[in-house]
Amino acid sequence: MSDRPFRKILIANRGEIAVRVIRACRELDIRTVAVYSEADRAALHVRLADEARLIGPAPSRDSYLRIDRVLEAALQTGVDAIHPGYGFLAENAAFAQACEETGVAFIGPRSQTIRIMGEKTSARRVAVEAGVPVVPGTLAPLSDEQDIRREAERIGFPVMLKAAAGGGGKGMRLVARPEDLAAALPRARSEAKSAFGDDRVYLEKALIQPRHIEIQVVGDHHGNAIHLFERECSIQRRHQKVIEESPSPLVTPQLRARMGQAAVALVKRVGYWNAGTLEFLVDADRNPYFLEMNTRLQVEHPVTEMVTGVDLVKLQIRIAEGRPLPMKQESLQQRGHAIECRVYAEDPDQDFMPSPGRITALRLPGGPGVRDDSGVYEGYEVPIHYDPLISKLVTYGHDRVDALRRMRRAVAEYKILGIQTTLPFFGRVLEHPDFLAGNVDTSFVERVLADQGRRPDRPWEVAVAAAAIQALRDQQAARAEPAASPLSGWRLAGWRELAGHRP
Ligand code: MV4
Repeated sequence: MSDRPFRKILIANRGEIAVRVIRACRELDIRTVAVYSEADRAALHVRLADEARLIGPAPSRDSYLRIDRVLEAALQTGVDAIHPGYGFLAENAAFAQACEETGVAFIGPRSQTIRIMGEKTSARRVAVEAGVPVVPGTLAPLSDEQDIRREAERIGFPVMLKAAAGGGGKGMRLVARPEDLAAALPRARSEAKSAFGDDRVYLEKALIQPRHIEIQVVGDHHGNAIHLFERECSIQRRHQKVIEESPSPLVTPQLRARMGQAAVALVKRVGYWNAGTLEFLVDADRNPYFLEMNTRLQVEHPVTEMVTGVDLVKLQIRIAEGRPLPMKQESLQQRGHAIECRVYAEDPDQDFMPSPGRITALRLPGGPGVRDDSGVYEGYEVPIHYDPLISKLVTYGHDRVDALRRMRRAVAEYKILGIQTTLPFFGRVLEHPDFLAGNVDTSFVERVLADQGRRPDRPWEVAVAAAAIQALRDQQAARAEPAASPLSGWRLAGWRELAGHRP
C-alpha cells in the first residue's frame, strides 16, 4: 500500500504484456524500467522502456523468475512500484511479500490474498463464506486414499481430481468410475508435485461439457469493489485459451447480474485490491459454479477494456497508489462486442508446435475497431525460451456479428512471414458454424481441427440467426423478471439488416 503518485515503475515481465504496461505508464507520465534476459536484448519492451536492466540468462528460472534479481533491479533504479504482468511472478506470494518488506509497491493484492487464492480449497472456502456457488466437492485437500474414495462416492462420479496448489487445469484428472480412482490418484499427485512442488489434491464433481465464463473484478484499498462483466473463454486448447469475447453469447442479463454480484461479494469478503478475475464453469442449464480466482491482470483483459472503455492497467496503477476507485458499478456498462484471437508462434498444421525464429516480414492489421497488442516487430527473432504468444488481435463492433466480420477482415490483413503462427487457424474458426452460432464448449477446438474442408455456404447467416434467437431469449427473460434491464427491439432490427433483410 502507498499513498503517493508513482513516478517510476519496473515491469517484471516481457513480450506483449510488458509493452502494454509501458504504454499505460507513458500515458500517465510515469517513467518505466524494463528487465530482460540475455535472449531478450533486442526485445520490443526493452526498446520502448525508458531504462532497461539485464537480469540473467535466457531460461526464465534464471531471469524473469528470480525474485532477488528483479528486486535488485528495482532498488538500483529507484522505482516506486513493480508491475508483474501475468505469468512469471504475478501470483507468487513470496515475491509480493518481498516487495512489501522492501517498501516497493507491488501492483497487485496483498501477499496474503495471493496465498489464500493460490490454494484452491481455501479459495473455495472463502467463496462458500461469501455465498458464491462453487462446484460441488471438497473444501480441504485430501491425502488418504480411503478419504478420497469416500468423498468421491459422496460427490458422485464422474469426479475431477485437481491439484490444491494448482489452477488452470494443470494436474487435473477426470475419474469416470470408482475403479479408476486407484490409478488416477498417484498420477494426479505426481503431476501436482512436479508442476507446483505440492502433491495435495482435492475433488470436484466433473461437469459435462461446461462453458468457461469469467468475471472481471476490481477492488481498491478502501473496501470498494466493482465488476466489469464477463468474458467468454470456452475456446481452449490443452487449457490454453485461444479466443475470448465479451459479452458472452450465452450469458443473459439475469445471469450476468447474479455472477457479478457474487464476484463482488467475494472481493469484499477477502478485502481484495487490484484487478482480478473469478473463473466460473457454467453448465447446460446456465448454472454458474465458481472455479478459482486469478489475482492478476489476465491475458484477455483487452476485450473487457473495449466494451467498458476502462483502461484496466491504469486502474491497477491508481489503485496501487492508494486512490479510491474512480467509478461506481451503476456508471459501468457493456457497450458493443469485442473478440480476441491469441496469435501464437505455433504451427497449427504440426499440432501447434512452437515455431520460433526471425520475423522476416510483418504487415499489421488496422482500421476501424482493430487493436493489436503485440510484442514483436519486423526483423525480431522470436526466442524459443518463453510462452509463444506474440500478439493479441482484438476487434470491436456494435454487436457480435460486426466484431466477427471485423476479425475476419483483420486476420486476412495480418501477414507474418518467417515463422508459423495461429493466424490461419483463426481463418477456419471464423467460418465454423458452431463458433458463429456462439455454440462453443470444451470440445470446440478438436471439432474445428476435425472439420477441415467443410465450409458453410453463407457463414454469416448462422451468426445472425443465433444472435437474433439470443435477443428474443433475453427479451423473454427480461419480461419474466422486470428488475433486469429490458432489451429493446433495435438489436433484433440491426441483425435483420446485417443479414440483408429489411425490417
Ligand atoms: C473442470 C471441468 C469439468 N468439471 N472442472 C479447469 C481449468 C480449465 N483450463 C479447464 N478446466 C476444467 N475444469 C470440473 N469440475 C472441465 C474443465 C475443462 C474446460 C472448461 C472450460 C472450457 C474448456 C475446458 C477444456 C477442458 C477442461
